[in-house]
Amino acid sequence: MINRARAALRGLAMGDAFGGTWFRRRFAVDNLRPGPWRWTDDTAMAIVLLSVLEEHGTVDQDALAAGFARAYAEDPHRHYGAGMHDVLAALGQGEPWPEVTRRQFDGEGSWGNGAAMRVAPLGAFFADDPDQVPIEAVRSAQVTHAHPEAAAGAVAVALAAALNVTGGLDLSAIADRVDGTEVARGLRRVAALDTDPRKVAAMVGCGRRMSAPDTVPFALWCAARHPADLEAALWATASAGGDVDTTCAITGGVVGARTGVDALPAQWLAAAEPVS
Ligand code: 8NA
Ligand code: MG
Ligand code: MG
Ligand code: MG
Repeated sequence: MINRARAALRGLAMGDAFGGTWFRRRFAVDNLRPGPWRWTDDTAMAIVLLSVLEEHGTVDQDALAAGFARAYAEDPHRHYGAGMHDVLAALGQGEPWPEVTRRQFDGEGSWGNGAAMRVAPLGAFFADDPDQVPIEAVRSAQVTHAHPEAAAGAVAVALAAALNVTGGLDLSAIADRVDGTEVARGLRRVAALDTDPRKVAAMVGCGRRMSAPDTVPFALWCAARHPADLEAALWATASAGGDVDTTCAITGGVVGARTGVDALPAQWLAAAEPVS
């Protein structure tokens, strides 16, 4: 499954770089923009997560915390979430991750979409061991995000990537695995919809709050609509606007786990910053 995980990472990075070309533009996801397309924090953190899996075979949380902090120190200008600057600087000082993450946002912990945005390669990595996927996804979230909705978003995205590798991406089944959360409620609202992505975004959001619940159901709906066509999936995702680098990173990771990126137009492959 390591090749599927790397395919997911390339799809994620492509989505992040493609979507990021509309970063901070409120309207008009329009024609393809000229390159180079740089990826952002979504990809920086996904690279670290996959390297920890390759080295340890599991989410070693201390190694993950150290890896996130190192990547941040090396390149802090990748548009990290506002809370992550404190978190990653504190982890870099050697503060224990459980204390750092629990004190975020007045002790509530972050419900940001940052745990979900990076996790699709993990789902592909464990695709042949489905019971392990949620366990590892939660562990990967906890290092930066203490709120249960952030973990639910990560579990949902990882399961989607695992299911798409095996050919059965089913939003209702994913909702059942994160039952009782806002993420599950959003997934159930959109699971059966057959409509324009912008209408789906109007119902459950497309990341304008940068929360897991207002990001993950929309991105997974787009992936489930185009599970084997990365280009179509990314255009559908971007068309709604919002947190486009992140919605496209999620869709790109989930669809890319199945397709890889080689079928994309040569222009896209030339424009996007590579992942080594
Ligand atoms: P985070 O933990 O900072 O969460 C993201 C944001 O969600 C926070 O900055 C807060 O505004 C809000 N938030 C999270 N938890 C709470 C809470 N408990 N109470 C109140 N507000 C809360 O970082 P993250 O890693 O989860 O964020 C990922 C996002 O940031 C991604 O979109 C990523 O690309 C990046 N980013 C996005 C944009 C954008 O405009 N779309 C800009 C900069 C960074
Ligand atoms: Mg980003
Ligand atoms: Mg984060
Ligand atoms: Mg973003």
